[in-house]
Amino acid sequence: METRIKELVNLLNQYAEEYYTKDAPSVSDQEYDRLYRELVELEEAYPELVQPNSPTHRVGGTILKGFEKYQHTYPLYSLQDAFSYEELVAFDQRVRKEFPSVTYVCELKIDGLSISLSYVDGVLEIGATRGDGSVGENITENLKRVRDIPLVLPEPLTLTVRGECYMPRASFDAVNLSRQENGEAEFANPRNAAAGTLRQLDTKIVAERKLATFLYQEASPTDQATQEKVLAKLNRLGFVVNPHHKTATSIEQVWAYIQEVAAMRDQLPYDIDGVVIKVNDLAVQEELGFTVKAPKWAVAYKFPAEEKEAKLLSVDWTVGRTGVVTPTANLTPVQLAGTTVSRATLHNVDYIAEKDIRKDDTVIVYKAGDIIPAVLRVVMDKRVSEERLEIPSHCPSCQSELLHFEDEVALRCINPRCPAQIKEGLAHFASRDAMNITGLGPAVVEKLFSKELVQDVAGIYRLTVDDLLQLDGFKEKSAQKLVDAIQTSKGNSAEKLLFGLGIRHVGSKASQLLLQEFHSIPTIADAEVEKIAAIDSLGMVVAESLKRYFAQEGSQLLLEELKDAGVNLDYLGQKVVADAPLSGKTVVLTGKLERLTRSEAKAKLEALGAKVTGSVSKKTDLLVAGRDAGSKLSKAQELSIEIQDEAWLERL
Ligand code: 0OX
Repeated sequence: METRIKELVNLLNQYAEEYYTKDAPSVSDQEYDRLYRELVELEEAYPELVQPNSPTHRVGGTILKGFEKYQHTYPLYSLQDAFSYEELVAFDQRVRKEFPSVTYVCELKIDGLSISLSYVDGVLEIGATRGDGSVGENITENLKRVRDIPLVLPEPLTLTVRGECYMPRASFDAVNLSRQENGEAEFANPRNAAAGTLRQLDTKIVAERKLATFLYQEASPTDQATQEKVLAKLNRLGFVVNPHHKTATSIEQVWAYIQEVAAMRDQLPYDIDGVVIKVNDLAVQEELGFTVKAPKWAVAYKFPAEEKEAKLLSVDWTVGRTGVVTPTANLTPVQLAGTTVSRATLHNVDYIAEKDIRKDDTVIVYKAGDIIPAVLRVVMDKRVSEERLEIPSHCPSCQSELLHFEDEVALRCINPRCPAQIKEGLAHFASRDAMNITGLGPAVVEKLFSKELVQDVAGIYRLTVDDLLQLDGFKEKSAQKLVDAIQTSKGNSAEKLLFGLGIRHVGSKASQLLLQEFHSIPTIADAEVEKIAAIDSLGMVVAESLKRYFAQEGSQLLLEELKDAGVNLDYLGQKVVADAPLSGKTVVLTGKLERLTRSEAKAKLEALGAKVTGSVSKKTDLLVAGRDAGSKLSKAQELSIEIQDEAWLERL
């Protein structure tokens, strides 16, 4: 029977490849369906013989409950951007100073979503989103439905590869047509459609939407010497590698290739937003290394943003978490880079004066960094009124008088009790790069604040399911989910908390550097200004801002409260994890736990260095079993895997 199952799997995979990638089917749809049904029946009768590369994994409809967080073994980095030839020259000079005869590889910058695929012994085990670069979401079931991702490699390799998952323009048009026919809201652009699809809980929809991928990186240590060879290897292993890439020995050659790409951009069957330039030699890449966020050996050239004319209708003024009051223009709607734009930032009060923006002006809008709509300038020929815009004198949230400091471009509300600032601060605390509390976005913060359930960030940790049930839109399950997410965030490495506190001049990068150096928030609070300022790239402004913050009694109290609530104040970065008791161990959780929630237990295991997976196999090192553990426990016993209980985990 095993032989027939394998035969069917191979035949069906061959036919699918002919159909999907080569567009040249060699059998009729009926014949394919007949063989497929035979395979389904055999798999139902002999579940133990289901092959890892069976095409049934690609279509079976499963309704997922949600996505688990996934800690990347190798972090995903961002790319430094360049928007002009001059910025590329500056990048080239930095590289060439150390490596005068460097060679680059230019790749198309696919406008999709970064994905990470991990294979164990040649079998796809985990497919994950980028998330914040260190923690993403496990979307394996969805990525298995992306036809061009190999479920099994031709060799039994253990490796992690990275690439971009996107929606081809043709699939996008088809999806939107069907949404239009069904009276559903259309996706604004292929990128949003791909993002929405990958977050689908119904895997059948993912299979229907026809996503595709281009892979470009081996994240686990590679045996290849250059980026070009990595691309060739990925191709050999059955991944789709973008055919457009080119080596260049000078930045002029890079620029010439960029012009070539710009000219053919519209003819491509998918969206790109630029060209990625990478140092070809991987040994040179390693020598150049990384900044906190991005490799020094790569740069993304972004195509210039599209610009459109729109009429200024009115201006809204809003207060941010630091008290800065920002103007936003309401505009006549225009189509810009795939979305309808009717609001755009005017940056600050000085920008309005500098650009001389007046009532009813016609203005040029564009998307700054390709994301945030902004007003660029006024079309003076079309001015209809000389009347100036009204500049507020009082805070739109708390009505206290606004200040315009001499050394600042913005208006500022300095009332520490200003509700708008507090709400913004809470939303910032929960945001992805800070404490990463999924489900605690601005809308929920607004409700919590107006019901007086939360006044400061420590209050978040006192929230109960009953509290949340008082809010519109919360049911038992969603309330429990948010409480779980809040609990999980307690185990974050402390740079996320430091950034979340919203201390002026202390961004996520500075927070990371500070915790790498001082290891815990209380140590930073006690550190001398000079010691902080001496950290590479920080300086006096950051150091003094920290000192001012920690000198306030309220800040010390807040830290105490957070600590008492169980929030971690220590750095858990790479070094600590490597020495952690469970580092390198693959652990499975099963059964009902008494004291910890499942996500707390998972976070704890991960903080202890373990990789937590869903099913027991030969590769499992340890099973943590709660009450009424079932088949996973028996399997672990069968395989003589170490078994521990919840109390053991708590003691650790
Ligand atoms: C893309 C793309 C993105 C790998 C490590 C730093 C740069 N959107 O097409 N990222 C990279 O490379 C990363 N290459 C690409 N082609």
